[in-house]
Amino acid sequence: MIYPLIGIPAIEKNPLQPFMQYAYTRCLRRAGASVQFLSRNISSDNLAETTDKCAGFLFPGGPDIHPKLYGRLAQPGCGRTDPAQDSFELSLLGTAIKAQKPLFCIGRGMQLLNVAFGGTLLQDMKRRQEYPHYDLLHRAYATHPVDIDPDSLLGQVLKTDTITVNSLHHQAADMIGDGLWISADSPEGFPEALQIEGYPFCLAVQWHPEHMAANTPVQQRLFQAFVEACR
Ligand SMILES: [Mn+2]
Repeated sequence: MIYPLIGIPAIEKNPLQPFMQYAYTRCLRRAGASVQFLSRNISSDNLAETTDKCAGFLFPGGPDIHPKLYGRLAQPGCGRTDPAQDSFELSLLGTAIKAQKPLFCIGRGMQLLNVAFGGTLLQDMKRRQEYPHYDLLHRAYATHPVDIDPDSLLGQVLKTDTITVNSLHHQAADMIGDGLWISADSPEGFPEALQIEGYPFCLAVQWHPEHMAANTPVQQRLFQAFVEACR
């Protein structure tokens, strides 16, 4: 049995960080992986050496991405941003994609992927939603349904074309970056999953399977499939 090492960028300065780290770690360990959180404060040599050892990367939830990275000014409703975190994660994502390593992008991670490919974000979706997409009180339970493209990697992993998911976001992918396509959406048409055209393995979802997997086994399949691809 090989335990592939999964690298996760650490989100600094967040009081919920230990709780979030535990949720990702638990799901990845259950799937047979070991986990290394990567701090943006380590030297670039050290980071290069560590990322080399990682078989795959998980890009986690976190603060909003600064709108300047997709060519917009911040609008009312845009949340807290952390530009140093954005540039650290974008460079890590670039390295990972160059090496064609398996990726699992969750929440902010999916939005980061879209921005990295030249896409834009809707800065505050509250006025356009029919379902409560920003439902922080029900992390572990489904809030809204999503439709899944059965031909996508996501559809193949979940073996279904519809699923209900939790929802902890107030931003959404807007224009989709070149080379990406929408593999799942909400009833209002918000992108809930993205796929990279022609990439070996990338799951990118707007919901948070790490909080659902313990009660909803189908969500654990995403972690299983990701770790399998890292082996
Ligand atoms: Mn949602």
